[in-house]
Amino acid sequence: VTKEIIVEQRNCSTLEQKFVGMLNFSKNYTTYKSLHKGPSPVVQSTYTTDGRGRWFPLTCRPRQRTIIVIPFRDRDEHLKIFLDHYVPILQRQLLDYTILVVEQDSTQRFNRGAMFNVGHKTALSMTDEDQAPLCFILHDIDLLLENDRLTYECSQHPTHLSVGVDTFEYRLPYTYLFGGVVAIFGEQFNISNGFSNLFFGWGGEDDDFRARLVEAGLFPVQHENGSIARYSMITHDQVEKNEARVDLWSTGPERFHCDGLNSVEYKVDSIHYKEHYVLIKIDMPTDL
Ligand code: UD2
Ligand code: MN
Repeated sequence: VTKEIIVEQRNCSTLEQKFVGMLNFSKNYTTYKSLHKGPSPVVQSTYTTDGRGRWFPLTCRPRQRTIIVIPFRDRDEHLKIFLDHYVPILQRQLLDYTILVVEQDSTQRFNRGAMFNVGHKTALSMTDEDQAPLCFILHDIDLLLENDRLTYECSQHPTHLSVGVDTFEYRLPYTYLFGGVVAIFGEQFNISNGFSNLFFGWGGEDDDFRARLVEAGLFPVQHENGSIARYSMITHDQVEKNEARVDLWSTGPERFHCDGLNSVEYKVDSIHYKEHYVLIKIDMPTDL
């Protein structure tokens, strides 16, 4: 029944979207938390869920299906803040969205790239092919958007969204930075063979990913407009650096075609459908 109603509806893009611009946002984290007592979607009455993590507006038909993938381990506090912050924004933006939290087990050092590959594969296995194109937002859990005029949709070219981050004084530390938050169509992620699975620990996987996109012919990869693409990062401890990252990065191109989406080894331990997100627990093989 729901599906029939939607077919009759207008595209969401034809509606005036009620963005508020700068969010009522305080860098002082305690203040932020006391202002927001849990997800309170502004347009909840016109929104619905399929009960499996997918939320979509009933008043119009979104052009894309947004899948937010978050690599995750041991940041429960961040996850709570993330949901409080983003659920109202995503619903104001009239998006058809799903938040996938991909949690790596503790047998190995953290592997952000592999978790994105797993998130992509899981999303495809959960989706019918005849739906709107999948737009992946590859998202650090600790980055909070400061201005909701930045819509979580994909454009023609893969786009780096976290251009201004408070901890970097809202300037790109280097031109090629492609870490933090990125928007990319599922098909483009496929063509590039996703992320390398060989980066354990902190650093390098984002630069390698950008090089893959360029190599796959997806150039130009672009940065979002820095005047609206602004984020605050929740404070956290620094992850142990991956000492192998520079070597891996320089030899990356030899492996683009054989190390990535097509080679990621993992086992899905469990999938939990929560009210506002899907938690996918992943076991990584121990012999890597
Ligand atoms: C930077 C990049 C990030 C990534 C990382 C190097 C920006 C704004 N961010 O982040 O995208 O390239 O460097 O790997 O450029 N995580 C966990 N548990 C952990 C470790 C990581 O959940 O124990 C996840 C979480 O989603 C986190 C993300 O991985 O936000 C990146 O890790 P980080 O925030 O510790 O690293 P950071 O801030 O230096
Ligand atoms: Mn961080």
